[in-house]
Amino acid sequence: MIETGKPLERAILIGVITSGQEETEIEDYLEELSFLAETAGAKPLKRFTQKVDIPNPRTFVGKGKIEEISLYVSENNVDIAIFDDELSPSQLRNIEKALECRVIDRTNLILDIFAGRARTSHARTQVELAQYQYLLPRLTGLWTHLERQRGGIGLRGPGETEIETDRRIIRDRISLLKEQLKKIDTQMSTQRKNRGKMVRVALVGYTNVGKSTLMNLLSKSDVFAENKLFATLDTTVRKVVIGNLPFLLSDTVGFIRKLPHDLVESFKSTLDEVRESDLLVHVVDISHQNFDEQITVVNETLRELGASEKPLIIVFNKTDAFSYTIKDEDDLTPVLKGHYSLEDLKKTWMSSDKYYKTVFISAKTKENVDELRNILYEEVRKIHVQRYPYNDFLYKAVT
Ligand SMILES: Nc1nc2c(ncn2[C@@H]2O[C@H](COP(=O)(O)OP(=O)(O)OP(=O)(O)O)[C@@H](O)[C@H]2O)c(=O)[nH]1
Ligand SMILES: [Mg+2]
Repeated sequence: MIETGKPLERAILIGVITSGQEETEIEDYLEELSFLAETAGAKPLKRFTQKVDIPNPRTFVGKGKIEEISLYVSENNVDIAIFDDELSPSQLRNIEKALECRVIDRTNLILDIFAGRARTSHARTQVELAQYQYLLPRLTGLWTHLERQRGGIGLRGPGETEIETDRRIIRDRISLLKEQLKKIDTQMSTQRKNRGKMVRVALVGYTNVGKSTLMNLLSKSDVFAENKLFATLDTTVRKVVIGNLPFLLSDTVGFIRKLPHDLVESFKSTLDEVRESDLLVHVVDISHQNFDEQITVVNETLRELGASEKPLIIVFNKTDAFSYTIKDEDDLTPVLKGHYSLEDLKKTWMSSDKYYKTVFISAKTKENVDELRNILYEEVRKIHVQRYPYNDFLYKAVT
């Protein structure tokens, strides 16, 4: 049988610039939204932006903008309008009425990608819970009933069969899922305890930075990695030995800005591995023009998880793909992000007064991966020595 696959849905992307935001920021955000949309199986046709002081409470963007978008939608056969921010249930309804196409927001899009990617029952339960919690206040959308049967972005998962049922049934389902999750959590925490006191290292970072690629490289395992957002949803744990020092390395779901709150809540147990780890390896995609903002998002998420005080190694990955524009000496315009060379960045990030270690690598070409191994060895050894003060035979051989 030949799989033809569904035709890509024709999508438009909409974002607003609020006061205090730079205009260039919104372009970056919509770039990411576009990547998310493609990951979900849409074809982004056009981006709309608007400067507003505060988003319009009825339609998010202003009236004139809605009219402009509506015209585009009808002239270009648009299937779906994707907003970069979370819309309130009433905004969602008003916009659907005005545009006469399906409307979803960033949260819904992310939930949809998660639903499409969840493989294990644990991940599926967590995503389903987050989806129901998102769905509950939004049950009365205009298009939902019409289009549920056909499926499509924002409609995968629990909605397909149960949208027609009432809120009470969804509430029951939510409590059931919570109970199931509690059971899985207990099982998993028992499993973690059974692993004994081995040092635990967690790979963390923004989505698509190369965490799984690095996991595969360090543990010689085969974790799914690809150039899409959220390739990994579950946590994988592998035993890694460097020199003669064994430790556990975990790879988990990537972070993203504006990660839906419900999703963070329901993924708490997946992220337990991060919370309980002894050492964090924060992987950064140095070839991404907004890598510094991504670092901030990851740091904030770690703080939310209560994991920001752990020993840390920052791994700047993808040095092979790094590029920058050389600035002429007589060019007096301000130095922009894109003007820093790798050497400049190393100087900034590797200064010795930092409490964390940094290393620049390419998981693809394997450049400098040995240095990362050495740093890992040193840092794991420190923890190991604290934990087993009398047991130093492990690393005696390697000096
Ligand atoms: N050029 C380059 N690409 C890399 C490097 N490391 C990883 N990649 C690519 O980056 C993409 C994402 O890699 P993953 O390992 O799936 O990233 P991840 O952080 O696990 O992503 P999620 O699980 O989706 O959060 C893949 O296409 C990799 O091949 C690198 O050092 N250089
Ligand atoms: Mg991954």
